[in-house]
Amino acid sequence: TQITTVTTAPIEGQKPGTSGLRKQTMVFQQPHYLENFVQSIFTAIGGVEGKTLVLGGDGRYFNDRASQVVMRMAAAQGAARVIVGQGALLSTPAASNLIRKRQTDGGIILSASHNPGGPNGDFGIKFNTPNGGPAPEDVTGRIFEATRTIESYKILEAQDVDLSTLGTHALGGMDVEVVHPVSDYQALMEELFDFDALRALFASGFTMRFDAMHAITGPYARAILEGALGAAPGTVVNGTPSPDFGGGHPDPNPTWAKGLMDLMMGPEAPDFGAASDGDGDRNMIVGRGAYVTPSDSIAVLAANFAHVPAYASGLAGVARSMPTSRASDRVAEALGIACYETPTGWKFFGNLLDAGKATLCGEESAGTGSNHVREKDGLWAVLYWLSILAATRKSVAEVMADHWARFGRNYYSRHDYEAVDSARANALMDGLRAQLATLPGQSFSGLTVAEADEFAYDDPVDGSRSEGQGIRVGFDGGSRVVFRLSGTGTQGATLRVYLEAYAPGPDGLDAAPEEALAEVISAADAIAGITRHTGRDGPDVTT
Ligand code: VG1
Ligand code: CO
Repeated sequence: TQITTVTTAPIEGQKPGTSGLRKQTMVFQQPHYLENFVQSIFTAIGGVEGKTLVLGGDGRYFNDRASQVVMRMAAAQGAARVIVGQGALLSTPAASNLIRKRQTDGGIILSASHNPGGPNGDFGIKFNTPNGGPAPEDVTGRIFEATRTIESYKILEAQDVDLSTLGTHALGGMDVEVVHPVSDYQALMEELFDFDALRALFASGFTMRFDAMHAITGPYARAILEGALGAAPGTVVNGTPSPDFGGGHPDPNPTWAKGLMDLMMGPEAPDFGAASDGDGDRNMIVGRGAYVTPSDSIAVLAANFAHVPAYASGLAGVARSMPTSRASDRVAEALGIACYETPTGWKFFGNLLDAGKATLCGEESAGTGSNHVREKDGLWAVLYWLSILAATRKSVAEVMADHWARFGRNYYSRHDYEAVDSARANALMDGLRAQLATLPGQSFSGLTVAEADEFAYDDPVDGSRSEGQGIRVGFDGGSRVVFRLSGTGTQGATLRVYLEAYAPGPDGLDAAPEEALAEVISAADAIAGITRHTGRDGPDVTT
């Protein structure tokens, strides 16, 4: 084993986005591309000498190669230990748990989450800090700075470490500890939830389908749902992680999990359906004939805290990302607890969770989580929902009807316009910014603008300020539209338009979402000129 110092030069565009650095796989396979970024992470955290890191990924194409590179670089630079999931696999929440449980100096997660994988798909890498959460903006800023000044990196010349065998292996002077990807995570879930109550639910004949979308949650869901909780064999489908996710798009929403949606809306529907994404941090919840929007899901979880042992003593607060509907705000108000509004991306919840200000967090993009780790957690959300169904013995549709009757209903939808020419997308956003001052008081499609601004977040814990986090337009009566550009796409720009309409009830709680949102949708286009700027007749994906 010999340490080589490789001369390199900065590579353009290695700026971490909403969740790490995400690029097309072939971009990551260019000479030095991965190594430059890994070195920049190490530089940003003051080197890795004597440190312990967690390492794992969602199993996508290049996961195995990239993990060997990360380990050889860590070994060459004096790291003490890398704790890696068997086969280089770890779901994002499981990695967050290991970082915390083993009190490591952080971790590296290899994933592009819900983006497709394979040689023609996407790859990604992200650094999580010792609290288990995604690196906050000051750290990602330092990483980006390092990518712009890098001159060399050190790497060990060595054979691949055998990641199929559990136990500790030597790599140069560093220990590589291969752990089972599921066991620590499962132990945590057993602490949080009443597994006996969940076993009783399945024993009563309750039926479910969990679609792992050929991604990382397959082994976790099989072990927990079918193994520990006694769900029928075959409950978990598409449960074997594949490097290209079976050629699919591992994004748990009605568009990409269409098979599950069709089942749940049809005559053969089981009692409950759920899906998770590439790296296991997102969830989709669907009952028989009843899809639950992620914005509603976080609100329902908050309202039903008493049904889960870990939260039954009360919630400190609820946090949601700005574009997420305000359904959870109403719950927080009723419970008399704080409600926080953060920019998009889980990294903004970390401080609130660390400071004990928030217990539950959620995003409209199918992310929900709590203070048990510092990432959103797909399977955790599924177990939380199962706990509610076990305690109430109600159907998902009944739980939702009760919730809306109590709090009113925030109809919600997101329209995505993908791979839009970046200049045109920026022109649309610039056009919105230019109108902000004059929008209030104007009417569009029967809706009058009450307020309009560009969201900026002042972190109540560390005082940092994050600007340019999306344009919000609120209408009289509580409807709202939000516009922002995605920070996870890899081609052109993705425009996200978030639409919300509030019905206080008791009437109007059972409308079709597209009807309840029709005025907001048409006002959004009138204000932003979506068709004019993008040249598109309608969104590519509606969730
Ligand atoms: C998207 C979602 C955001 C989420 C992020 C990472 O970001 O909107 O809510 O936190 O993905 O999730 P953006 O910038 O594309 O809107 V994951 O599961 O892809 O790591
Ligand atoms: Co994800």
